[in-house]
Amino acid sequence: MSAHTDAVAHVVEHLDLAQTRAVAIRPDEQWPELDLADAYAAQAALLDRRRGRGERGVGLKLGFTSEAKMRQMGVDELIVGRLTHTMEIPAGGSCSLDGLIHPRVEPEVAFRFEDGLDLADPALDDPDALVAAVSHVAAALEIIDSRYDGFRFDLPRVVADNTSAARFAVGPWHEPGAIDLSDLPVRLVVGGETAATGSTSAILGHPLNTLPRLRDLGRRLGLEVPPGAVLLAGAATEAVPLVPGTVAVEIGGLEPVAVEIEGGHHG
Ligand code: OOG
Ligand code: MG
Repeated sequence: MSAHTDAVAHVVEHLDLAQTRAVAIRPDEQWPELDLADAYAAQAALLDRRRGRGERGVGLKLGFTSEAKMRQMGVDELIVGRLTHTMEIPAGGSCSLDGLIHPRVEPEVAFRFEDGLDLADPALDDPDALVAAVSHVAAALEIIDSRYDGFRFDLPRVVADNTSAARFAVGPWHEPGAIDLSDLPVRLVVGGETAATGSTSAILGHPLNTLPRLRDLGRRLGLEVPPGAVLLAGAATEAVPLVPGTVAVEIGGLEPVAVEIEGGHHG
């Protein structure tokens, strides 16, 4: 095995155990040769393992689409991760802290592609065609949970870790129609208190600007966007530690989304 194949195999093994046992691993000094291509290969292999355990892919998520997130985490490149059905919390439902290491929550705009997207289709070179393919939009919340100690990682490590994906909840879907997403106020409520505020303009200037970036990354990585797929466009604000109680995301003009967080057995 080459050093790279070896690094991918090791990172997959360690991250899979860290996620399933909810025990963080140390990011430093491990797999120094892991590059971004290795990292996406590791992410795909981790998802294959999860599929082998009965999880179904339900969509994709983008990361580091806002300055706030890039600054908080010390990285500067947009990344993509995979969502599965076991990560989804129904809106109004509940989520236990059990099974999570050091979760944080962040506000997201979600897009839905009722008919899916064939990313290889040259018609999608036109950004307007991408926008037209969005069937629904909603306010969403994402619970991220790095499998690395202290949420410390570099770009390859967070990509391998499926971009810290852990849980997500999507509010009522709206038809995009007349909704202008360019500059809607965003509020994240954690434990009944306002934990972060911002604007949808923080997401690449306009949440729809994420679509060409998804297309380009998706083409490079061979990602699929099947009918009904969800896309989380990336947080507009910093992520905030998750505590028991109500968490909610309000985005002006969209129905809010809320879930109830229950304390885990180890606090
Ligand atoms: C990586 C996940 C980034 C976003 O919305 O920017 C992300 C992390 O911050 O641990 O989901
Ligand atoms: Mg996110």
